[in-house]
Amino acid sequence: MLTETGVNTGVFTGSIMTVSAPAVVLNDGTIQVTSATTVTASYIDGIDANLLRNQARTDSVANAAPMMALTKAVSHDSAPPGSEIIYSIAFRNAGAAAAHTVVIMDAVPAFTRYVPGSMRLGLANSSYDAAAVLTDVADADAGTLNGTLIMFLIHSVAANDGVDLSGTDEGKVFFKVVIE
Ligand SMILES: [Ca+2]
Ligand SMILES: [Ca+2]
Repeated sequence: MLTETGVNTGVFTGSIMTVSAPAVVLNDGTIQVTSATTVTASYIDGIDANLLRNQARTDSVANAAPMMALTKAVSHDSAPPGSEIIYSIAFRNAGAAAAHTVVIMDAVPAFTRYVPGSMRLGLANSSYDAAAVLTDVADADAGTLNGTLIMFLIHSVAANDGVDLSGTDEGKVFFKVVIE
């Protein structure tokens, strides 16, 4: 259904729902699009502003959205009580638009204790030692310890640059725990 934007403007708008879901239902009036898809509408313009009739037109709308993926890893699969292990969570934006205010949360695992001041934020290929030190308190940096919840707030993650392990479209956060 198209609606004219005003009285005799000759400009019409319309919308069709979009959704990203695993199941596709045919003829349900919904467009299934993935990130970075361009949707093109072709139509016949019955009469345009110059009074030309039945002109073939094509309009396109680019659909771009962020698409975040996280991968968690641990430095040791098993370790004796008292030893420190490092958790890392790699984040990556596989979408065609920047992601804003990305919050990564993790809980201190059972039978471990968080190592105070051990949160770090680094580049995708960063080691723990090379990553920036974050404080546990809620302040201007990305890290906050809230009880046993570890939180990282990343203000902006750029759109996918298509290059693995580099760029501002990805990065890594870290924290340490001690096995009890
Ligand atoms: Ca902090
Ligand atoms: Ca990249």
